[in-house]
Amino acid sequence: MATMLAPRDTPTRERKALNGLWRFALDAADDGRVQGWWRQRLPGSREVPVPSSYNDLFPEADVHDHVGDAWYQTVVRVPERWRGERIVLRFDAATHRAVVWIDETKVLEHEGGYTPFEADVTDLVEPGGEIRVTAVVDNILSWQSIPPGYVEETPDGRRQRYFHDFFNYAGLHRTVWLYTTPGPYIADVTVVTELNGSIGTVRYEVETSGGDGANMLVTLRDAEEKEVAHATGAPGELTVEDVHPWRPGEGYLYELTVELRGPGDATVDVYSLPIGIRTVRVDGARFLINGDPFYFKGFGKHEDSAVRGKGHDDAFMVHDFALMDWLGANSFRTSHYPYAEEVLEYADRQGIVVIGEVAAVGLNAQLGEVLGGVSFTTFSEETVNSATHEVHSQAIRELIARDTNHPCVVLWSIANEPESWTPESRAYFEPLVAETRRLDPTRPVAFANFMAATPDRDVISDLFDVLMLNRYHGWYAQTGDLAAAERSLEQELRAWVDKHGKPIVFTEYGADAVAGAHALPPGPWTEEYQTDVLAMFHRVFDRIDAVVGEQIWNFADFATAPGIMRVDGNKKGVFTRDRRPKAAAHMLRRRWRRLQ
Ligand code: BDP
Repeated sequence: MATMLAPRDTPTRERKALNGLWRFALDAADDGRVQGWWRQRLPGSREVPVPSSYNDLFPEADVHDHVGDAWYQTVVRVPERWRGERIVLRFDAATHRAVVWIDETKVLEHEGGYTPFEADVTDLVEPGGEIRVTAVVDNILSWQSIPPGYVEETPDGRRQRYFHDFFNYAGLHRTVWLYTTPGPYIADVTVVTELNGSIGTVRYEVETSGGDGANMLVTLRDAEEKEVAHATGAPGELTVEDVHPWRPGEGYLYELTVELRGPGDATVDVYSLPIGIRTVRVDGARFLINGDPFYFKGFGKHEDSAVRGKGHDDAFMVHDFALMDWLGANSFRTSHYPYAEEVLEYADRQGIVVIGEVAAVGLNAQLGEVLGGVSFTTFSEETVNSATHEVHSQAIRELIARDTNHPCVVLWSIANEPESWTPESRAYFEPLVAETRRLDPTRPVAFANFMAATPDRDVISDLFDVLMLNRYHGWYAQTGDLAAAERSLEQELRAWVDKHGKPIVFTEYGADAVAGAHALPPGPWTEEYQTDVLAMFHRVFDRIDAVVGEQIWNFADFATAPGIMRVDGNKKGVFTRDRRPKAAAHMLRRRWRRLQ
C-alpha cells in the first residue's frame, strides 16, 4: 500500500519548515491565473501567517467571505549543504485545492483540503540560492468536491453555499516543508501489528525508489532505545518478546528504523517512525483493542479557534488534550476531515484513541435544505455523481496513506451523515467500503449515521462494522421534553440492536448552550439544559450493552456560516471557543472519572 511518509530529520534527511509570514493576495476577479501572478511579486502588501486560515485575520467581510483564489508567496533560501540531495516541496494541507509554482514552473496540483501533497523539485532549485514559492489556494466547494457545496452568483458577487455546519475556513492550514532525501530513498513504509499473549509481531512493507542492489536493515527499539528486534529485507516480520502494547491511556511506542544500505554496507537512506503494537477487532457487539472491550469516551471535535480558524496550533492541541484528560476522555473523532498529522502523532504518544474521518460531510439533501437553503437530489448526474465518487475515493486513499501507521487510529469513518436510505446511497457506498477494506484490511469501517436514517429506513449499515449514531433527541426533536426524548431514544436504540447486533458508538449527541445562560427549570440554550440532555443520553446508554462509546458533540463551541439556528456559531461545546468549561464539563468529569 502506498503510504505518505511524514518528513523527518534522520541521519540522511533534513527538513526545513517554511512557516511564517507569506505574501498574500485575494483574487476575487480570477485575474491571477490569467495574468500569471506566480511570475512576479504578488500585488498589494498583505501578509498572512502560515499555518492559519486567512478568513478571520482582517476585519473586512470580503476577506472573511472570499470565494475563489487566494495567492500565497514566499522566498526561501535552499541550504548550500543540500547539494547532491533529492529535494522535496511538501504542503501538509491546502484548503480546498491548490496549484504550486517554483519560480516559473508549475510543480504541484492537488484536490482536497486536508491531506498532504508533495513533489520532487530537485531540478528546480540551486542549493545556496533562493527560490520563489507561489501557491494559489482555491476555497470553492462544488458538487464534485469533498465536502460538496455550490456557488451562487449574486448581484453582489459570488456566495458559497454548503451543507455542513462549520465555517468554510480556507488557506494554508498546516506546515509547508522543504526536505531532503538521498537519491535512492525509502519511499513507503507500512506497518501492521499483532499480539499473541506476550509476543508482539510487526509486519512491515517497505518500498524504495532507486538503489538497486541495496539491502535493507530494519530495527525496532523500545522506548528506552534498546534494540528488541531486527530483520533484513522487505517485506518482513519482527517478533517482540515481552511486548509492551500500545493501549488506550498509555501511548507506549517503539521506534522502527529502516536503513537502506548500498555496496560495502554503506548507509544510503534512513527513515524512522514511531509505531505502537496493538490490535483492533470487532467481536459481536464489542469493540476490542488488544482483545479487551473498549468504551469510547470523548468528543467530536473541530480544528477551530479564534483568529487562526483551522490553522494548526500546537498550543491549542496540547491544551485540548489536557482538557480531555482532565475530563477523563479517552478518544475523539476527527470530525469532519482529517486533522493535522501532528495531532495524530500526539494522540499516539498520549494513548488517545482516534476515529479518523474523511471530509465527506453534507452528502445529504435533507440537511442541504436546512443548511444550504436549496432543494436537490443527493445522488444524481447534476449533484453528487461519479466524479464526486472518485474524489471521495481519492480522499479515502489519501487519508489511509497518511494515517495507516498511527496506532491511535482504530476506526475509519468514510462519511458524516450522508443520505443512507435510498438505493442510490447503497450503490454509492458499497464500492467505497470495499475500497477502504482493500486499502486497510486491519481496521473496522463505519460512517456517522444521520438522525433521520432510523433503523427502518437505513439501507447501508449492514455494509459497515460499527454503527456510529449522531442523535439529537431533546434538541432537534422533542425540544425541551427530556422525558419524551428519553423514551424515543431508547426505542430507536433497541431497534438498532435488534436489527444489526453491531457495536454502537454515539458519535454525536448534545445540545447548544450559551455559556452563562441559566434557568430553572432548565430550558434550551442554558447550561443546565445541556447538562440534562447529556445525562439523559447517559441513562439510556447505561441500559444498553451494545453501546460501546459516547462522543459528545462538541468538545468546544465553533464557527459556522451565519444562520438563525446559530448564536455566533455552534454552541454545543462543553467548552466555549476559548476553552472555558460550561457546567456540562463538570458533569462529564464526574461521570468519566467516576467521581460521583
Ligand atoms: C450534525 C452534524 C454536525 C453539526 C451538528 C449540529 O454532523 O456537523 O454541527 O449536527 O447540528 O448534523 O450541531
